[in-house]
Amino acid sequence: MSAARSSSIDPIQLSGWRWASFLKEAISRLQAQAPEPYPIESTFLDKTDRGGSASRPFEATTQTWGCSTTKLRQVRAACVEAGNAASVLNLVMNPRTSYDLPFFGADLVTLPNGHLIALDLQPALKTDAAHTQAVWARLTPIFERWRAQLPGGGPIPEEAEPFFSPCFLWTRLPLGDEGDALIRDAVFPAYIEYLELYLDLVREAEPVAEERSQQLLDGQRRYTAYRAEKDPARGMLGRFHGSDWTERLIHDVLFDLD
Ligand code: DBV
Repeated sequence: MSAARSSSIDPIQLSGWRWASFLKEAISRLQAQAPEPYPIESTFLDKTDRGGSASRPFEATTQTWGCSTTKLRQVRAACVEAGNAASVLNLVMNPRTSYDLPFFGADLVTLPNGHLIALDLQPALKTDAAHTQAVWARLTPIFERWRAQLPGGGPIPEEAEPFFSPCFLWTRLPLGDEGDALIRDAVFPAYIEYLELYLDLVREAEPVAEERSQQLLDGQRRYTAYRAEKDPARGMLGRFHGSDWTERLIHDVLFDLD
């Protein structure tokens, strides 16, 4: 294992990457929580491959960034830039199970047919009011405000239901000026509000008893196993970088709880 990039403010150097300001805002807000580098094997820090056909060639770069804090076991970003083929920020914050906290999840995806945006504070124990109530009470007004300004994203697989909150902000936007304006005026401020609420919850969290921690760990394991198994980026990353590398990225970096 080589050391991760240190948690400097602008760790990702991806030219043309649409989501740079989103990651930068998250990293700058994390500074207050004294981030430590999160170890990531060097092959997963920065990978560029070229492929495709003569008529549809691509050059794709995937970079990862990670840190941990006293309350967050792992914060990691997967950043993909492949020109017209894809531009992606997938950001997940995984709390330590000694704190009763949800996950922060953002999936910001630009593909040739449009943008796909998912934002949520996702529960480890969805049916447990002690885990969800205080979070949802504070997130609901934020969700309601921004949902009203964004088109709905359409149906989500039923099997994913246990892992979403009722405040799952999910939209699909067109490429071009209309989508760009909605990303600037609604998606970005919504992302900042989800992020700030999450970091407030983290700051406020107090350690829980060992028994509770075990329940949270069981819930986190179910969530992480689901996300790894169903990762919607698997096909794309496999085409860009090969399936062996992609499987290791998914299991050993992006969803590495075990
Ligand atoms: N999604 C990931 C990781 C990605 C990533 C680690 C490294 O979990 C990107 C990148 N998501 C990604 C891509 C697509 C999606 C789609 C590339 C498009 C896949 C394609 O059309 O080829 C939210 N993301 C999706 C979809 C959902 C989510 C519901 C649509 C799936 C589909 O149409 O089949 N991802 C899902 C989710 C969270 C999340 C609930 C948490 C906030 O990160």
